[in-house]
Amino acid sequence: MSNQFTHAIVRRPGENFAQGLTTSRLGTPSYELMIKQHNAYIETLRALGLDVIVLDPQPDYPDAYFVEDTAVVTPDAAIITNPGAETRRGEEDTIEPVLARYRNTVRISAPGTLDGGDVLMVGTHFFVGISERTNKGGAEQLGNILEEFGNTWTAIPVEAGLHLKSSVTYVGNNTLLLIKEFEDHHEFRRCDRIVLDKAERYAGNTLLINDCLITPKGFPGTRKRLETLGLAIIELDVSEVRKMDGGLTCLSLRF
Ligand code: CIR
Repeated sequence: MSNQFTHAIVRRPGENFAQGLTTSRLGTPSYELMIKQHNAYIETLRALGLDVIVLDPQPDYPDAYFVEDTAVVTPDAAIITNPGAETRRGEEDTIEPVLARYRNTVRISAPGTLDGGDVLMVGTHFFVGISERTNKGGAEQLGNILEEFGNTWTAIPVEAGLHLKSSVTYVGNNTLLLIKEFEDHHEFRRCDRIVLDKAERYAGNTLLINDCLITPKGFPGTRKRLETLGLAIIELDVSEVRKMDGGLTCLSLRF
């Protein structure tokens, strides 16, 4: 049930990245450290065999390195989003031509809004978060496109965290890693579940690339539990990304 990836798109953070949206109170992020961590992320994807397309910063969009939010890429199509945050609308325009080299593209249109961070792909089933960024109309537009290609989807209200994938990710072996608030959601009962300790909620944003889990550094309890899945595990320090409300999945589009 796991999707195999050969490509990733990333975008380098701009010098003004700290002007992006954030609700975290973890302090001012360092550009130097951010670039170091971002480079390590790119190198990790390459070491896992992915062809990584690296885009330049977009000075008008300080959040643009969170490329995940601009599209949903499935084996059949690239769905270009209409980002939910006004200041991020327009980021998707520069992603579309890149994805058009690999997939037919389709657009989500207003008044529908959708952020890729709300879309969790588990094989041919998609969980779509209804959040501050993704509205029902956006989710339904996406759902209709997914169904055209024989996929299924369900809407999940997101009452905690920015996006669905801030708190729920797929870690292989039919297993979801999630925060307690989502534990008993009936839609997630189709999978096994690893429920995060309260102090380790941030590790809910773990990234599965083929047979490897990339997980944020500094969450030893979660790491131990992920080890039971039998996949390779790589820890990456994403302290500066976290200060901007982002995580490991947000930094790339994988397909
Ligand atoms: C934002 O608020 O839009 C960015 N600062 C963080 C986006 C994180 N993206 C993601 O979770 N997919």
